[in-house]
Amino acid sequence: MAAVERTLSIIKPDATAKPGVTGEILHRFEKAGLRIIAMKKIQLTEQQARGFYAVHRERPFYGDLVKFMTSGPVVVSVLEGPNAVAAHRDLLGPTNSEEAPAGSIRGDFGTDIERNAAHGSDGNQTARVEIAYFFNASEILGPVEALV
Ligand code: FUP
Repeated sequence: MAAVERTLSIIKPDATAKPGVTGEILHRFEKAGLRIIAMKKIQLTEQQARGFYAVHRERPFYGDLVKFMTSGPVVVSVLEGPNAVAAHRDLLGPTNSEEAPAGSIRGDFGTDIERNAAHGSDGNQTARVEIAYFFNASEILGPVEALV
């Protein structure tokens, strides 16, 4: 049986700026069996964006990426489901929207390697760190069984 995992999603400012696209992306997550167990729409501060992408701080694109990520609201969510990390990244498609196929989130709603519509954690350990970066434990729902 596939392991139930959690992953962090960010719908980026280019996508949240397009009417209907935030809902369409969330719909794709749910249709794929990913349950939204935490979510908020926020404007990242420069400090938050710099911290989130700190692994890239020496890269030439870092400054532009931080500027883009703070240019408008983002929708940050925690997705849970079987193989959630890989299932989510499959929905996103390749990092560069110019290379992402039609039908993928980055292909349908992004523009290029920077403005690529959405982020997804790249592994379980990264997911744990990224989820904790945005959410307290009290903001994340428990198992469905616990709610009924
Ligand atoms: P991904 O794991 O698919 O988000 O891709 P990376 O970790 O390689 O890149 C992190 C972010 O940096 C991506 F959102 C895209 C951005 N990026 C650029 O803006 N320019 C580049 O040349 C490479 C990556």
